[in-house]
Amino acid sequence: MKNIVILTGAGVSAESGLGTFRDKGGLWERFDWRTLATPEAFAANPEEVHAFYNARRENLAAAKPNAAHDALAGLERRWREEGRGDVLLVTQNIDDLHEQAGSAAPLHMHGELLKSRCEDCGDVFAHADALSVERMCAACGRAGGLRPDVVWFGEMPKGLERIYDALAACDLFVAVGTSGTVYPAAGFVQEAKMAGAWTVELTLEPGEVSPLFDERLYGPATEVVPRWCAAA
Ligand code: BV8
Repeated sequence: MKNIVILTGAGVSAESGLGTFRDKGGLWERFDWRTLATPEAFAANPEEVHAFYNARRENLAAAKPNAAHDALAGLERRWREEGRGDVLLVTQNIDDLHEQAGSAAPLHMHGELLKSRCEDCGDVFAHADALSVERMCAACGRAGGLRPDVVWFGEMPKGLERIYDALAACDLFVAVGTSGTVYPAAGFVQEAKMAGAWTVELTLEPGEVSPLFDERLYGPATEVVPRWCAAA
């Protein structure tokens, strides 16, 4: 039995045309996350934040999963069908490309772009169209309280207890397309190493926590991920 935890970041969706954050021309190079991805920013400029996420929802509508998403979904399926152990796919991404590729239940630790919630009544609902301050909540009828159901800087990531339990029990930790910049996700490789897991980094170029990995394969995700999954 070999339990696997996979952590993906923006690099796994880069070749599907969705921007990464810290690469050349990346989202945080063009936009300031302090004015777009914090609760304070949303309180101060809700319209600007809605416009940023509305544009990303439009990009996502035109995006398709790539060979890396497909290979990870295939690995999950093979592991399950052959009874080789548990696989938990944790993603920092807010897109739904892992789901579209057939991954059973990705854990979106930074939330989901295609879900929003009402800050007045707590209702969480799926939608792919634009949000605005005028849009009324279908559950409570109030306007002005709707926000993307994503985790901003300074907010608590989702599913941490489940993630740390899986890391404590994993034999193999694979980080795909993430720069290792944002915590607590960037610290997961340490947790896995403490559990005695073999740790693998599959990304375009070394990131901030690359020295911690036992095995590193660099290149575009659509090349290195299928290659690594086929040999797993
Ligand atoms: C938390 C969601 C407390 C929304 C995101 C000061 C003030 C406030 C907070 C902090 C602070 N100092 C530190 C912190 C903590 C902070 C943090 O880590 N900040 C960083 C900047 C230092 N973290 C938080 O605030 C988190 N919450 O700490 O709460 C807490 C913690 C623990 C327990 C209890 C309470 C919340 C962070 C989540 C923020 N939300 N996004 C949205 O998407 O708009 S962050 C954003 O960065 C995305 O989620 C993204 O997933 C994440 C990480 O980025 P990556 O995915 O790695 O993408 P990146 O562009 O960086 O790298 C791309 C990689 O792909 C590169 O390696 C590149 O080489 C590679 N690549 C590119 N092309 C390809 C490729 N690989 C393969 N193939 C290719 N073709």
